[in-house]
Amino acid sequence: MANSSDPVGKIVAEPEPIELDWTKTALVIIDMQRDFMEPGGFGETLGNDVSRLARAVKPIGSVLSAARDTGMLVIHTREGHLPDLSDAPPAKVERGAPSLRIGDPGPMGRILIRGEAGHDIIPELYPLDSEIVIDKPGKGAFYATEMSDVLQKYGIENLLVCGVTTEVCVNTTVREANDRGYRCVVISDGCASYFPEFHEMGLKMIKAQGGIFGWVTSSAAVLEALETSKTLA
Ligand code: C5J
Repeated sequence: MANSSDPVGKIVAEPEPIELDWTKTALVIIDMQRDFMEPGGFGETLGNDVSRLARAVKPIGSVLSAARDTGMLVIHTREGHLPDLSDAPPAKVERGAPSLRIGDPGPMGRILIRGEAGHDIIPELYPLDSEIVIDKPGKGAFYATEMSDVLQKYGIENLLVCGVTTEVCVNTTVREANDRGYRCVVISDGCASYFPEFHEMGLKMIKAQGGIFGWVTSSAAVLEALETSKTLA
C-alpha cells in the first residue's frame, strides 16, 4: 500500500467489528452506471424514480478517493449486454412492460448495451485507467465474468462492497462472493435502492444471523479504519 504500512484495519461494523488486511482487500463498486442513475436509462424504463440513487454517490466517492490514496485494488462493475443481445436471455429482455426494452434506442443510446453512453459509469466515479472494470450480463459480478480470476490473481480475500441497487446487484454479488469464501463488508450509505424499504431489508439480510452473508458498515467507519491504519504506520 502506498501510504499505510500497517496493513490491518479494524472496521466498526455489524453484526460485529471486523479486521481486514488491506493488502488482501478490494473495493468493489457495483453498477454506478448512467443507465441506473440518470433519467432515460434502464432504471427509469422500469418505472423507477432514479433520483433515489443519488445519495450513494458522495459516500462512494469518499471511500474511492481513500482507496486510491492507499493503493487498494479498485474494481468497478457494469451490467449490460452485447449489441447483438446474444448474452441477454429472452426471459430478461421480454419480461414486464417497460417503456423501452433492453436494446431499444433511448436518449443515452441503446438501453443497457455495452459501449452506449447509458452503459458507462457516472463521471463522478469514473474509473482510472489503472482500475479494473468487470462487464457482467447478470446481476451478480461472478456470473459469466472474469471476477474470480481477477480476485485470485491479486490475492484478494475481502471485499468492501458498495453501489446500486442494494437488494439486486449488490445483494446478488455479496451472496455469490460469500459462497466463494470472500469476507464481504457492505458500505450502507454507499448503497441505494429505488425502494427505501428494500435498501433497509437488503442490508438487514446480509448482517442477520451473525452475518450470514457478511458485515455492514458505513463510509465513515471505513475512512476511520483506513486513517487509523495510516497513523499507526
Ligand atoms: C438492477 C442493478 N436493479 N444493478 N440492476 O437491475 O441492481
